[in-house]
Amino acid sequence: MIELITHVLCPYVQRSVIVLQEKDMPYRRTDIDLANKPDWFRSISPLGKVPVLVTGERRSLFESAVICEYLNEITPGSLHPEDALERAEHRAWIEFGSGLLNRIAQLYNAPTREAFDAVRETLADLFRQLEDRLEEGPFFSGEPFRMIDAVYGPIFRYFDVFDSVVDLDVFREVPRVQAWRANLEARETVRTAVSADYPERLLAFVRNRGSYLSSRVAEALADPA
Ligand SMILES: N[C@@H](CCC(=O)N[C@@H](CS)C(=O)NCC(=O)O)C(=O)O
Repeated sequence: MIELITHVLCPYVQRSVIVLQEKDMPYRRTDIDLANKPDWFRSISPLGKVPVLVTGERRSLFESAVICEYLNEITPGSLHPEDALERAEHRAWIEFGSGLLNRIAQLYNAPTREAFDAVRETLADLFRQLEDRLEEGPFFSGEPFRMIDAVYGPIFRYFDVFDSVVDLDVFREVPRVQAWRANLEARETVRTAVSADYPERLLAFVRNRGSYLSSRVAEALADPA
C-alpha cells in the first residue's frame, strides 16, 4: 500500500492527495509534526519537506510535482492534456500556482499593514493574469478535471478561510477565476483532501505568526460577531 507522509495544512500535500483520490488509489496517510520532525522522516526526505510518497516497494519520492507525475503515470488515464504544447502550458501554470503559494505565505507573514496590503495587491494582479488565461469552465481547460486543477484547489482554499476574518478583495473583476474556484471547492476529491477542522487549524497557525494577519485573526476569534 502506498503511504503519503503529510502535514495537515500543507497545500503541496493536498495536491498529492487530490491526485491519489482522482486516480482512485488506496493509500495510507501519516501526518507528522513539522516543528518536531521524526528521525525516520529526515532519512527519507532530503529537503526535510512533506509530502513524501513511500511506494509499495518502500522506496521514497519527494517533491509534490514529481509525486503527482509519478502517480499519474502508473495509473490508467492521464490528468494531463494529450497535446504536448497544451501539456507544457499546464505545467507552466502549475509553476505559476507555486508562485502564488509563496505569495500567500508572504501575506500571512507580512509584519505590517503596509506590507500586507502590498502583497494583497500583488495577489490581485496575479489572479487577473490567471483570468486572462482561463477559458470556459468548469475547470482550467474546461472538462475534464486535470492535474492543474489539483494544484489550484488548495490555493483557493486559503482564501475561503482568510475571507472569514478579513476582506482581502483579491478576486476583483475575475469572474472566470471565481467560477473555477467555486467548481473546485465543490469537487469531492478537493473537499476531502483536508480534515473537517482545517479552517480552525489554519486560523490557529496564522494567529501564531506574529504578523498583521495574526492580529486580525486574533480580533476575529475574540469577537466572532
Ligand atoms: N517544493 C516542495 C514544497 C513542499 C513544502 O514546502 N512543504 C512544506 C510544508 S507546506 C514543508 O514541508 N516545510 C518544511 C518545514 O516546515 O520544515 C513540494 O512541492 O513538495
